[in-house]
Amino acid sequence: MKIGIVCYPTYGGSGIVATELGMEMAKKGHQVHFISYSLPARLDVTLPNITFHQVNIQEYELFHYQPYSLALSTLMVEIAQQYGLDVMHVHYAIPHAYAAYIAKQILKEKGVELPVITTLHGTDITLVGKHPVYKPAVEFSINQSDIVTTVSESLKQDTCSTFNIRKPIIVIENFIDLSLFAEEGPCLREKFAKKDERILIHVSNLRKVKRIEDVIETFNLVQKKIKSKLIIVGEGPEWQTAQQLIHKYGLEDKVRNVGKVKNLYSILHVADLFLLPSSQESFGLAALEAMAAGVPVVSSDVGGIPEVNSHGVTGYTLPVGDVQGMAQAAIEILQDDQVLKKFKENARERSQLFDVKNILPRYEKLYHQAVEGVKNGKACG
Ligand code: GMT
Repeated sequence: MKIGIVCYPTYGGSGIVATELGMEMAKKGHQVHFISYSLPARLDVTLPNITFHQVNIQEYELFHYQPYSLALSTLMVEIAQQYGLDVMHVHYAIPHAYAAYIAKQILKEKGVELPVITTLHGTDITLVGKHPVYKPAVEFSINQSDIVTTVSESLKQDTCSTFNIRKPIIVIENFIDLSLFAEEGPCLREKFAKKDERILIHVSNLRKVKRIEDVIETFNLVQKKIKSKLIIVGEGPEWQTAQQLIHKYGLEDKVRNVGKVKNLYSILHVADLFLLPSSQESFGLAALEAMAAGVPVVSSDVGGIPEVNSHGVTGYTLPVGDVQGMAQAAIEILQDDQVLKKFKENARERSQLFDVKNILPRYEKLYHQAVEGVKNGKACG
């Protein structure tokens, strides 16, 4: 098939899922065309069957804001026609689903049918999408998509309760390529901690929703009981808040921010525990990646996280802001070698459910259904 994939190029989960999905489809022999405003973080354009198309924005002084959605729909039309795309799969509703609707209409005028699949990732519904400034346009473009998917059951419920959706919503969970996590690579552990220390890790784009302050607060409590270090992977607006807390508690020698890393897998392998205290998380891909590397997770219990992190099995889920509880849970896991070993095994085992091998065929089936115009089930509500 010839597949168009529209996504954000940044390190956020939606872009990662879109990129990994496209690369897997390309491996299976499909022609995949990525469309974004810059090269997606994990995209390997040297792989066969992959082409990247950059959205070109023309700066014009009249515009205070450049019309990105317009440029995006125009490029979608061009690529669909030039390469004869069978389906367009857009990740993140804003503005991708909206731009796809416009592209679909332009193509229709030209006698071309382009089925559109929209995958909702979370903040496009739970934070940004429901704001009155965007809500009608988001609701409209979801309803106009030929197929709609969400990355968790929880996000499906959120979507149904936030919007008036007339389309069935199909849940296809986020996934990981487990083979990438199999190899530990060179051991980096001694770079981060002494032999008798545990390593805690947090990976995110350090936005407010990630509650980085809870990561530091939790770690501060843990390190009082257990010799440990904290690695923070990622960059973002809340790093300054984190730094203030690190300074307040005198943790400068115990917390290390490595920024954005190329090989996340090898750094995850050195960790003993992943902290994810987010105030909102439709799935928690970062937690799944940690689990695939055999790292148990102590997280909040919001959104889709409990669908991934099984309480008492792969880690613990606690109410948002309960740093005492999170620290207690972390200590429970970390203080005993045998307990830690069990949690690590459980985490790795559960991650297998979300292996790309299990998830990919579900997307492939949808692509075929989109092309054939198959109607999927009942609308929500
Ligand atoms: O939360 C982020 O850091 C980025 C965000 C995005 O849209 O790229 O992630 C969302 O999509 C991911 C992939 O589907 C999910 O795993 C994340 O849980 C979700 N983030 C939130 O809901 C806050």
